Amino acid sequence: MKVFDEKHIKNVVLLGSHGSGKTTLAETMLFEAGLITRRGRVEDKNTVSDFHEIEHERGSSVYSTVLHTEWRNYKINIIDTPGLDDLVGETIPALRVADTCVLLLNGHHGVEVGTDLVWEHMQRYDRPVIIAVNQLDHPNADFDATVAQAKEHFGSAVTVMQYPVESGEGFHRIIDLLKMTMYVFKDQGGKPEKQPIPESEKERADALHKELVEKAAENDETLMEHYFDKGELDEDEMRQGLKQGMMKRTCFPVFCLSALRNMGSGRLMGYIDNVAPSALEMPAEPLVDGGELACRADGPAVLFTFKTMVEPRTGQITLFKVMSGELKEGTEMVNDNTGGTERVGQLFIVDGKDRKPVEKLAAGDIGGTLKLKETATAHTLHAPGRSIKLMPIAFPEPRLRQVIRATDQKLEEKLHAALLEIQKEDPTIVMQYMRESSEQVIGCQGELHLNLLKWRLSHQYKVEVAFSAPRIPYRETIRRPAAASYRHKKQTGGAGQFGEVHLRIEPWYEGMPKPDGVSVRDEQVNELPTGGKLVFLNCIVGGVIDNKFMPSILKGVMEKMEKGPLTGSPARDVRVIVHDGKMHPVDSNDISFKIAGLQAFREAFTNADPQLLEPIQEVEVRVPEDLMGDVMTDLQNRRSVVLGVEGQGRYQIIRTHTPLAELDRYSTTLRSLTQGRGTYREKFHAYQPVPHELQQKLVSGHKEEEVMV
Ligand SMILES: Nc1nc2c(ncn2[C@@H]2O[C@H](COP(=O)(O)OP(=O)(O)OP(=O)(O)O)[C@@H](O)[C@H]2O)c(=O)[nH]1
Ligand SMILES: [Mg+2]
Repeated sequence: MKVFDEKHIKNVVLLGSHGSGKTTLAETMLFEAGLITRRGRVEDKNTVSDFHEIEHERGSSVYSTVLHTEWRNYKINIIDTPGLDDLVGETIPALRVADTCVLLLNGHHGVEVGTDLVWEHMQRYDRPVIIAVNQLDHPNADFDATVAQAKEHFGSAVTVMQYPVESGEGFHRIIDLLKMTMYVFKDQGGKPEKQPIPESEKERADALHKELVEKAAENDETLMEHYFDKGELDEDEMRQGLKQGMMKRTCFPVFCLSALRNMGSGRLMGYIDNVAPSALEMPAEPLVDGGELACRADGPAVLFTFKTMVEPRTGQITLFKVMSGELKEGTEMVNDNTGGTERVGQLFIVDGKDRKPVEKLAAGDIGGTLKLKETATAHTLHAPGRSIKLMPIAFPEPRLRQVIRATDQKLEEKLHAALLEIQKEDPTIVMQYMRESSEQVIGCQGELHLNLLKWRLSHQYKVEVAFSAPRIPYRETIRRPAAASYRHKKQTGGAGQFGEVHLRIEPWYEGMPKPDGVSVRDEQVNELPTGGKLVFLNCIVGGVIDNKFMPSILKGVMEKMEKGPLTGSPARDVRVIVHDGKMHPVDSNDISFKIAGLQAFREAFTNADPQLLEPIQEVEVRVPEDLMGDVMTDLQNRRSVVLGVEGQGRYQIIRTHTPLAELDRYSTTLRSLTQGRGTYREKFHAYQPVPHELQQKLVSGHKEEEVMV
């Protein structure tokens, strides 16, 4: 296996909307370089990328896949990513370790929703960008319209590098504005013939070439001077200027492609070789401790893991980028995230499902290893010595949350183990156990993501699951004071029970004054695990209830607070004043007073105008301006309070307070209202009273449930 030094390794990630041709391009790049002798097709389920069963079933990428190609003494690591937005958990780590983004635009769709969504993630990573307009052989392809949209969406940095002489079925000639030559492809594609630019294209080619030269010159004073002197720049000077422009993200060169007909990939790879930056040329990576790590061949060996896969027979496979130094097989390393040590045994490079062993990997290269003990995705491993920890990967918050259950209860444990394994591979699957409702909740990126999870659990782990909406964590409280007493008496054969409790309850608030008409002997303030407080006052006089029974009374009250009288939801923010009662010299005991306390509290609570509280979320919805009306109406139908609307480029940001109960599967609705262009995020804001009618409905619903149990 040929080993490439750090200067001859380029790492690119293929990005773009679903169906734009990323997997086909990756296949063509390997074929054109002779690494594969036969070009597979996505439809034929025989491409190097898209090798997973689910990808064959769906006919599109579900996972990011690493491959490599070799072009003119350079190694190009390619990470093919899925274009569907739900699978962003696969795209983001790839973005993190790549040095250059190759953004595919579909020549007959232009800039799509999926393009805009991936562009936002690209913005966060600040990587150099190459734009490739693919599918130019498609009958409806329109290169100029696509470039115009790209300029509108991504700005003036979009710079035409090549243009097609014709688009559609006849597509076979590309004018290259750097080399000022025309590439002519045979029907089967492959290596083109170089021809001079025909007269008919001269004017357009010269005008675009001039724009390109100016774009190259503007990034470097010396080049600008050369340009002013000579009115021209030679190819090397242009490459130099374009590289700087890419690094500064003031230049996004646009290339022409038909990946399916293998036209244009060679030129693209040549440009990646000669102009796209290698890892050595990229800015130093920030470290958690505020320092930074530059990619140096002579630096300490440092890895950053970006993908974890679990295979039934092989176990855990970890893919990583060598962020600094050289990595040799058998190296002992420190995992800076866990503090443990790991031995990097086998080393290999990956091409889809194939792993090719190598002895060492140079700085900047991408490779893999097996069976690391405790290393997960986004971990930093380094040679023993000073601590080096790279910044974690910021995965997006879940957009859809559902309760997951095994349809066969006996498989619940197996389900849990399977979810833990899947979560290792996909950090955007978030598991959350809701103690209150004993529900296992799954957070994910959308309906498609959820269905893929279901598919995996069924096909790979043989566990069938069902999803349902998570219970809303309502809370209960009271709106006015009330009093009640309860006598618990059981004196029929055997040990008797007797306890009588008289108590008053009041709505509690911070700083409330001491209660009237009683003397407080003891005050206990309890922070409740489900939020809010219970303040418990012992105001017994004359020893009518022995102090030793107070904890039992409190226990009874707490038990009823856990499952409140209205809907069985936890109660909060109540002050309980135990001010009287009765004991029996023989029959009084802890259980008697626990029951008396519980029942007296339940009665008082019911008489204290109890109020159901619901969680209100702070919601931020981002929608294209033209679709705001529908989204706003829908939000208002969800009992939202609109806090404000703010423009952000071609989008509007709507901020609301919306009840959690109204947001089940909201991401799905929003996507259909906005053709996938709307996104939202939510976070908990506060508890607020539930409207009267809804409270009645929930209370009667709960009563029915209780009858059924
Ligand atoms: N006409 C034409 N079709 C193409 C071209 N490139 C890809 N296709 C077709 O477009 C479809 C999608 O191609 P893929 O390579 O799977 O697209 P992708 O970007 O990987 O899609 P995702 O994996 O879903 O993100 C397939 O049917 C391809 O055969 C092209 O250059 N011309
Ligand atoms: Mg694909």
